[in-house]
Amino acid sequence: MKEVKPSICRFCHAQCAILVEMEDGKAVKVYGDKDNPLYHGYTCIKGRELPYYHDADERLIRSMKRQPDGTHAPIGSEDAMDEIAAKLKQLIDEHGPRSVAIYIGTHGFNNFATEMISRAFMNAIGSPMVFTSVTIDQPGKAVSAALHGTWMGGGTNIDEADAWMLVGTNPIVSQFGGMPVNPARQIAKAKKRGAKLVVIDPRQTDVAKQADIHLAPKPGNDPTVLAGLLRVIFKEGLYDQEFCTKHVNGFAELREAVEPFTPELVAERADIPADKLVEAARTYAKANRAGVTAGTGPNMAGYGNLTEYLVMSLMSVCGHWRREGETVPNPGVLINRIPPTEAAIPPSPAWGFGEKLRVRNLTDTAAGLPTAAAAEEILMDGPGQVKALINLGGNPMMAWPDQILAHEAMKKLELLVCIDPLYTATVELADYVIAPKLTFEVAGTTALQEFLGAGGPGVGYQQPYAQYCDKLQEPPEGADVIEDWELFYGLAKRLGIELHVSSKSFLDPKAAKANGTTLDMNNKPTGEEFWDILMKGSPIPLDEVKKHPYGKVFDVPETRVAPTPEGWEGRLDIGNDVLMKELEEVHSNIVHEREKDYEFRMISRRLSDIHNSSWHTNTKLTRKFKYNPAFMNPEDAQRVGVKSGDVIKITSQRASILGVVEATAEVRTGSIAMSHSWGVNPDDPRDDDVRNYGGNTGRLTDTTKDFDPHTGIPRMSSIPVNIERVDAA
Ligand SMILES: Nc1nc2c(c(=O)[nH]1)N[C@H]1C(S)=C(S)[C@@H](COP(=O)(O)OP(=O)(O)OC[C@H]3O[C@@H](n4cnc5c(=O)[nH]c(N)nc54)[C@H](O)[C@@H]3O)O[C@H]1N2
Ligand SMILES: Nc1nc2c(c(=O)[nH]1)N[C@H]1C(S)=C(S)[C@@H](COP(=O)(O)OP(=O)(O)OC[C@H]3O[C@@H](n4cnc5c(=O)[nH]c(N)nc54)[C@H](O)[C@@H]3O)O[C@H]1N2
Ligand code: SF4
Ligand SMILES: [Mo]
Repeated sequence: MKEVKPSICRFCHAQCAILVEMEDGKAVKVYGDKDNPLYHGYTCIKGRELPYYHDADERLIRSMKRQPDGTHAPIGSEDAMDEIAAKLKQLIDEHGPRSVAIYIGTHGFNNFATEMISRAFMNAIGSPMVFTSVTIDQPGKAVSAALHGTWMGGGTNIDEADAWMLVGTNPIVSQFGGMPVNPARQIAKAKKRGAKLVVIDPRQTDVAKQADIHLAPKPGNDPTVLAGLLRVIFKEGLYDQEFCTKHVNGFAELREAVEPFTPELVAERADIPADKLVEAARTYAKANRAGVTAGTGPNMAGYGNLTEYLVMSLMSVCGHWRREGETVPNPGVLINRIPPTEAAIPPSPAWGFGEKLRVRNLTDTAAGLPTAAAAEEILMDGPGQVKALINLGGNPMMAWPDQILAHEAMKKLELLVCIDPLYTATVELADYVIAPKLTFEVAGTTALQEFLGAGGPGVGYQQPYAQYCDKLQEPPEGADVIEDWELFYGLAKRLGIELHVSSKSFLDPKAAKANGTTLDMNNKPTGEEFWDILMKGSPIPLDEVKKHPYGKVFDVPETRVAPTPEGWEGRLDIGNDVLMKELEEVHSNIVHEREKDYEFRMISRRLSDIHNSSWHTNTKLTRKFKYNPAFMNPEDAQRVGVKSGDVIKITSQRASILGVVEATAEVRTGSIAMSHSWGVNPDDPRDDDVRNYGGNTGRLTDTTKDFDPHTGIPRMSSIPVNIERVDAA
């Protein structure tokens, strides 16, 4: 029997509305839902391959246990949980709860349910050691939001903007950073309306091709460029005096700090035309409504907190925030937003609180515990040492910086548990891998995308939209798979602990906890019931959302930004002294001194058909590239005597990897652009087979030398490297 069912793609955070063709109860084809009011039929190849993942030969459909000879053999999921729980109990009894850590990777977030229950689990065992991919992604976002404060009125959306600026983010490919939900369409619509697009990226990216102004600076110069933009705005009086007087502290401090960043200095340092910088500043600042977003590149290229802080300062200086009386387009469907008010929640600490790590003076941060230090926490002997790691939907061996250190750490663990549908480089080293149910085998919602949007401007839904989807099919014959969250339920039950799961419908942790649910440890909820628990207290009840299986823009009462409450004292801060000192450091140019022995800067980028380390085994996803090409400018290629297809050795101060050259004028000279999460483990004999497996750029990073002193994130983009040819095409 054939039928078509609505669903949500959860392969990445974009959560596209999809239609699934079912044959005899099994998904056979996926396409976009053209009638969907937000996505308008958008999908990508990664989503359209969903039926493949469910059926793939390489999909793990049984849990596995590591044998004494290092190989893995199947084990029942209940037996695996018995053994894992026993080992956890032993470690907690002998070494305390801090010896148990978790790492939540991208699929732990895409599958919202697991993130929440895993945090509840860690709470219940009393371990603070929760690491996530956020601190090796864009930690500058949460840090700068804390130091700058939060504007309760919210920011501008692209669909109402006159100007839009993207700093090292390529949403047409990443579906992130500035305009998720069919970004190509959003840009086309905005441009048709006359909105101006400014892109700052060393590559001529998909969005740069659409830009009115594209600045292609030398990598790692974003603080310099942003300070230059701010200086023009101050000099030419293009700021919003009224907004700053009423709501902003640190105006004089920032103006003074950016003063040395003249257009000429920026032009020289970043190698961009001074007049284009000035034009970009005017275009942005003169716009009535505008937004800026920075992406992974600048967050990873050094001084990421400062970059994000200057981005926020650009918005505040120009008053590009929603004001009293303005309509709030999306007051929230599944997520309760901060009550829209013309007021600032003042700055809060961004680091220096919570759990103190034993290494490099790092502490908990607004972005979470520094994941870049997790390997050292595992390797360093002594009280508090991490001895067990539960890896939830992540792949540390591919994604963590400093792959060599990560490899030593994974091997040293007494217990490594992964929940993953693939035999990944991390799973290879795991003691247990739990085989999970996949997308069509579980219920889901669009809450993640809405949640991302509730945290800041430029992400999430611009309208009150939500979708819920039921599970569509059963796991393959003979499979023993569980929903990711059931692992934590199963372990808690065996350890005799109770789980209190906070509601994910609230941004405020206190409200989230108050609306949380203490799970009944004798009657396990179903996956569907678990979503009811997670969405408890949502502005529109999940039951109502369920009535519209194709997704819906809900009729919500018109919401306007409320006036500043009487006596309100909260103000935004654009002059944080730690970051102003960093700006001074940037001006004194120490960065460039440190890099002088290296000819190139390796920058990070994403490939449209591949999501991080997932499913490189699918030949449709790899039909363009079976590896992560080393994209470089033809001029550079010619100068060093290489051409497309040649294998090069890329050497940083930490290590060497191999790469396959792809010459393209889209990359500015002096840079090599490569995607992360490719390659194999350092001791894998396939390491030389770069044409089939790619090279791991994380291996080039050095977590202990070149790192942010607060979030611990090392240089993961703009890494100084040299190259030499090793093999012709
Ligand atoms: N050098 C360098 N390093 C980087 C980056 C960079 O730009 N440059 N980027 C960083 C960024 S932004 C991030 S977010 C991290 C990513 O870091 P990770 O999240 O650790 O890496 P992923 O490859 O996204 O891991 C996803 C894992 O989930 C598994 N998976 C797929 N589907 C499912 C499912 O349905 N259920 C479960 N349980 N698992 C599933 C996949 O097989 C894979 O192992 O990497 C970071 N590392
Ligand atoms: N297709 C696909 N989509 C993805 C992913 C994927 O792997 N594939 N990963 C997902 C994840 S985990 C994340 S976090 C998001 C990330 O989303 P984005 O941040 O949008 O990621 P990218 O598309 O890599 O864009 C980063 C850009 O930074 C530029 N860049 C590098 N270094 C510098 C620098 O020093 N300065 C400036 N100005 N630019 C620089 C690169 O050229 C690149 O164009 O994407 C998500 N979406
Ligand atoms: S963009 Fe993400 S959510 Fe949308 S179809 Fe592609 S993988 Fe799925
Ligand atoms: Mo990410």
